[in-house]
Amino acid sequence: MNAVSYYLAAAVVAAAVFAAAPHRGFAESTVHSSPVASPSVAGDASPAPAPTASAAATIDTKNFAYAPDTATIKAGQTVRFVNSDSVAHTVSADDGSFTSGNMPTGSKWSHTFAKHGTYAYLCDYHRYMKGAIVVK
Ligand SMILES: [Cu+2]
Repeated sequence: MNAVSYYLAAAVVAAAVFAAAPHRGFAESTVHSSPVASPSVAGDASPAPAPTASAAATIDTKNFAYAPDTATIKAGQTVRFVNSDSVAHTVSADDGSFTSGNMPTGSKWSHTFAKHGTYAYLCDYHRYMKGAIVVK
């Protein structure tokens, strides 16, 4: 009788461990998958990972103007554009070689200029808004 109750108790314990195991596995996989949701935190309009921390120049957009409207950088450096205005703007090359796309109020966009030259740009919505990046 004792042996039987011992066997039953052991079986109950084994069943409990067996039942708990899948739950541990599920909890683990949930923890592992949670970082997947974090990239949506990034608010940049550009799909490329923007090296915002290393921007050589920052152009602020406010009162329907780029400030400063001209910035000089070296080849390979990055310019960060910030829209502090009350309406959306874009940063679009005159020659179409780059564009930020729609930049809502408060958004940021960075672009790296690889080659020497002067890059004139304007806002697609307000084409009197003009600026230039001089890459030396
Ligand atoms: Cu604009």
